[in-house]
Amino acid sequence: MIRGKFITLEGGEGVGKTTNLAFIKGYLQQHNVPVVVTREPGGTVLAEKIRHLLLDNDSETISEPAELLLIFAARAQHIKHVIEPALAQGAWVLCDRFTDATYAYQGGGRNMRISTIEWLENLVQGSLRPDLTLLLDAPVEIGLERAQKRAAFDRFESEKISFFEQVRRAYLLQLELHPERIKLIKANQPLVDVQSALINVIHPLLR
Ligand code: Z5A
Repeated sequence: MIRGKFITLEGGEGVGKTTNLAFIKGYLQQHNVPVVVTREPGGTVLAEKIRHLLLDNDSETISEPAELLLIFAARAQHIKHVIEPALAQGAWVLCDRFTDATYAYQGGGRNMRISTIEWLENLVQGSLRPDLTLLLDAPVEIGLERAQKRAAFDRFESEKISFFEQVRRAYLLQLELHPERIKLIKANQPLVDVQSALINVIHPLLR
C-alpha cells in the first residue's frame, strides 16, 4: 500500500482555511484520491474535548505551559487514532492546522520557548511531518474582520491585534525555515484566485 500524503493548512484567523479545505477535498476527490479531512486541536473524541477546553472563553485562566501541553496531548491522540492509520491505508490527510500553528501561537503569540516546542514535537510526532503545508497569509485586520462576521470570538480570537501580528510573523518565519515544505498562498485576493493558486501547488503532487 502506498502511504498517503499529509497536507496541512495554516494561517491566522479568518484567512480561509476551512473554506479552502473543503475546496481541496473536492479537487482531490475529482482525481480519485481518497481523502480524510480533519482539524487541530481536535479530530478524535478526546481531542475534541481538549479543543473545547482550549477555546472556551468562560473557563479559568489557562496557563501558557498548560495550553501548550493540552495542544500536544490532543495532537498525540489525533496522530495515533486518525492521522497515522489514514496515511497507512493510502488516504491523503487534509488537516486544518497542525504543529506550525503551535510555533505561531504558542511560540510567536505566547513567547513559549521554541526549544520546548521542538522537544514536544519530537516526543509526540516522532518523524511525522507534513508533506506539504499551505500557508494562507493575509493582513491581520482582514482575517479578523472576516472571522468576526462569522461567529462570536473564542478565547484565542479575543486576543489583542499585537498578538495576531506576532502569530503572523512567526508563521512567516516558519516559511523561511522550511521553504521546501511550506508554500505561501496570498489569501487577500478573491477566493477564485486563492483557489487557482492552491491548485498550482497541489496538482503536481497528483503525478
Ligand atoms: N491553536 C493554537 O493556539 N495552537 C495550535 O497548535 C493549534 C491551534 C493547532 C482554533 O483554530 C484555535 O486554536 C486557533 C489557534 C489555536 N485560534 N483561533 N481562533 P481554528 O482553526 O478553529 O480557528 P480559526 O483560525 O479562527 O479558523 P477560522 O475562524 O475557522 O478561520 P478560517 O478557517 O481560516 O476561515 P474560514 O472560516 O474559511 O473563512 C472565514 C470567512 O471568510 C468566511 O465567511 C469565508 O467565506 C470568508 N472568506 C474566505 N476566503 C475569502 C476570500 N478569499 N475573500 C473573501 N472572503 C473569504
